[in-house]
Amino acid sequence: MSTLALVIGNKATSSWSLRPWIALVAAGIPFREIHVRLRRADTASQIAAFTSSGRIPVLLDQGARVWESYAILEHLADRFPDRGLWPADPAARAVARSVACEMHGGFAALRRDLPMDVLNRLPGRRWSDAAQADIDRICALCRESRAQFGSAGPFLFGRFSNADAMYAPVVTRFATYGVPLGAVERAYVEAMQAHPAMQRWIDEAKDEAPMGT
Ligand SMILES: N[C@@H](CCC(=O)N[C@@H](CS)C(=O)NCC(=O)O)C(=O)O
Repeated sequence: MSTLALVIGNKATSSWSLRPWIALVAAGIPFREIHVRLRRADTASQIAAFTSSGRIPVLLDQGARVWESYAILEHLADRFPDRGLWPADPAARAVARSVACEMHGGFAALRRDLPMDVLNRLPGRRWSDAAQADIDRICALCRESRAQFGSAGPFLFGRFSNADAMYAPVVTRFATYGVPLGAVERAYVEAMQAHPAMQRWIDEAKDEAPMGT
């Protein structure tokens, strides 16, 4: 029985929950899921049972409670050093951390204008110039990472890593809203969508009760 438990929200829409979840699943680390339904009268009190931050995801690891998605990814890389959660090469690892941190702290306009909604296809939505600037920056990061470090596989740093876990929600947004992409970014989105862990998340989102019920 695994000692790890991950507290997460609705799979259809909880972008922050997807990040540590996909890292755990892709790395083959066993864990238990604890579900909190978002946007309900008792959501805040349910989250408060696990963290005073008011937000999920939270990883429960024996005595430790880890919150903030990026901190959870770092904790997993510490705990499971043989799983390749960060690239092995120090130069690639440093850039992968920078790319992941940029996602953790940024891209507010993209989050606001193109919310994660993995079960829908919503072409024709318009977004702000600020959101387009976020999209352009993400595409540039994708091209740079793939060109410099991506030779060992189809992901940002070749093999699937924590950097891909951080970008997994944005990949679903690109698909949901039909965001126009160049060839490199399109191939990356396709590789991410074909990853068994991503497919499992989307399948499980389909099985959830609709929001608000
Ligand atoms: N910076 C946090 C953001 C976490 C976050 O905003 N989580 C949302 C769900 S995706 C949340 O818990 N919202 C509380 C609520 O909806 O009541 C992280 O990286 O984990």
